[in-house]
Amino acid sequence: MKHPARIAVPGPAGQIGYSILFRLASGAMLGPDQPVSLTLLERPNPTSSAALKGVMMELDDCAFPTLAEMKAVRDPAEAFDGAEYVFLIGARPRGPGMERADLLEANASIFETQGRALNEAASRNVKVLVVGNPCNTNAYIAYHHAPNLDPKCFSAMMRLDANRAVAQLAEKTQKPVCSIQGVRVWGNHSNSMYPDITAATIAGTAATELVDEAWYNDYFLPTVATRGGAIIKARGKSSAASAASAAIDHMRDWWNGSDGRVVTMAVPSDGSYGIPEGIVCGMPVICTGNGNYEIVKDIEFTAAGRARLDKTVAELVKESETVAPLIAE
Ligand code: NAX
Repeated sequence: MKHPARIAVPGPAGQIGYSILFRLASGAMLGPDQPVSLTLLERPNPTSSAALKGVMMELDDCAFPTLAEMKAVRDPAEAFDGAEYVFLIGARPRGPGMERADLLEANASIFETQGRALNEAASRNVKVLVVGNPCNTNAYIAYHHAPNLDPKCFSAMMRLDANRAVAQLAEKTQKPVCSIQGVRVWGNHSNSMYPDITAATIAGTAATELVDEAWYNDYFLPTVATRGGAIIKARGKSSAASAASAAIDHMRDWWNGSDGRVVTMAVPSDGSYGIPEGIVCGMPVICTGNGNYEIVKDIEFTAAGRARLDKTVAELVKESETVAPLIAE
């Protein structure tokens, strides 16, 4: 029997938690031969605790052969003890009258605590995926509070944005999603993101030959960037199953490698493309296996593409400036 992979999930009693846990437990991320151990960290209030208890009862009732163990904990250091894969899902949602700066500040304390606990307790090769919004800057805060871990252990989720972009291209061209390669989403997981199809191919043909510029500018870009809001409008709740699925795609590729495929991850910038070093920015990467990745280099931008990249990077820089006093030692 293989040693169970240690997976920690803060925020397990929420919507995304309810979608992701069953897939993690069933082997959707690490395969049917890899047992998993789930450590679930919720807020210590009666409603969340009761909801988590119900989720764990359902996980029990699935009798997944791959679920070797599972426990609920209240202390982040206990949650991350030896953790190899961490999904930071729980975050403070934006409340009425809250400005973006208030939201950044409210989340800073959560991600500071979690960053410190990861620093103290997690595997030195841990893979931390920040899903809770504002995810790029939350990841930035978390890794700044984990000085003994490589910043490359941290990333934020923009795979859902990339998956949404692929889905729109597939629908427009009536081609299967598996025939689409090379879509990348730059920048912030916000409306400023830059979904980029300049290097994308669909069944081997350049995407830019199959869709026209007007569709790209007037339909594709705003549809991808505002898809989260459209989901809320349609179902009265934010994306959950698609977010969970993207989180699994992200972590699976990150750990196993992407077989040479370009995938989108928000990662600490190494200064490529003039993106200030350290900010957590959506970028095209190739995952090379064992949790390693390389940022794709030498991409040339159109003038419009460069302007879009600059705009979304400027937003990330502003967010990093807002939280700067909160991460100063
Ligand atoms: P829910 O409000 O349904 O669930 C969040 C859960 O986290 C709750 O059970 C809450 O008690 C718990 N929680 C909050 N603070 C915690 C803490 N400090 N420690 C442990 N648990 C804590 O939200 P859900 O729909 O699951 O979304 C979770 C986060 O994902 C939100 O911030 C949301 O904005 C973000 N999203 C990010 C996406 C992305 O692509 N990066 C897309 C989907 C989603 O919008």
